[in-house]
Amino acid sequence: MDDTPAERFLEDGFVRIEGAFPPRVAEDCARLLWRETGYDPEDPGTWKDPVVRVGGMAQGPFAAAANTPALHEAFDLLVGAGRWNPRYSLGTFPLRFPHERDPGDTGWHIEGSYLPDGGQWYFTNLRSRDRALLMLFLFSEVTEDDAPTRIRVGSHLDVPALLEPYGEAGVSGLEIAPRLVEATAHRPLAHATGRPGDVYLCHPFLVHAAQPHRGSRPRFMAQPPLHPAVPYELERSDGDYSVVESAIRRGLAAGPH
Ligand SMILES: O=C(O)CCC(=O)C(=O)O
Repeated sequence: MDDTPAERFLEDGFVRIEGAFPPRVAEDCARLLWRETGYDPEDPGTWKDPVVRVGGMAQGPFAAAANTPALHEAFDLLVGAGRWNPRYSLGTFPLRFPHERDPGDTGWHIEGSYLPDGGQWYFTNLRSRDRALLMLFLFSEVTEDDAPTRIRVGSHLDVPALLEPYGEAGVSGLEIAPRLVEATAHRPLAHATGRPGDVYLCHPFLVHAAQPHRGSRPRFMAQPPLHPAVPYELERSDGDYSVVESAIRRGLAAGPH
């Protein structure tokens, strides 16, 4: 089997870029994130909730984390040169703390990426409007014990057939979730473990889920989208498909599970 990153991404729906940004930058980001929580890193007694969600962070270390040569090269490889927009901030940080209480947000899902007119819930569609990739940036050491994100390996190939009937208008992540759960239950499980500075680049349709933190070390991670510069196309007369587009086409050709 061809084991290039592109082929791995096509089959599994994700690749881990080890050391995508320097650990020193991860440390600086983590320090800024602790400040947002209002918790004391040295005093678990102050960690009062199982998950703290921090919105967008645009300080220098976050822009640095998102713009390394290794990441830009990988974006070119997976999305296509000139087809993605660099981002100078990172957003949606689910910071997870060891806790007795269930966080209540551990269901399997794919991310929505746009709000339809007057809508309340985020939608996605077959061309993954407004989302070129899902990315997981690690800012802390994440082992099996540190509530790594759960991933259904290869699940991105099951999703296109489910989205196809909704056409360009798309469907909310919430509405389609029960069908996703069922259609991808046969997929093997992986965990997004790694070191500070590692980044998982995921197909926008990769089915994933959080889990309660039963360990001891808080897990700091961001899960921002990479935004497209141009929409994905599933019919190209020149055949110049990106890896993400090829995966959607492969999923469609395979049909429903
Ligand atoms: O915290 C995690 O591991 C994943 C969170 C997630 O998928 C989400 O909030 O949409």
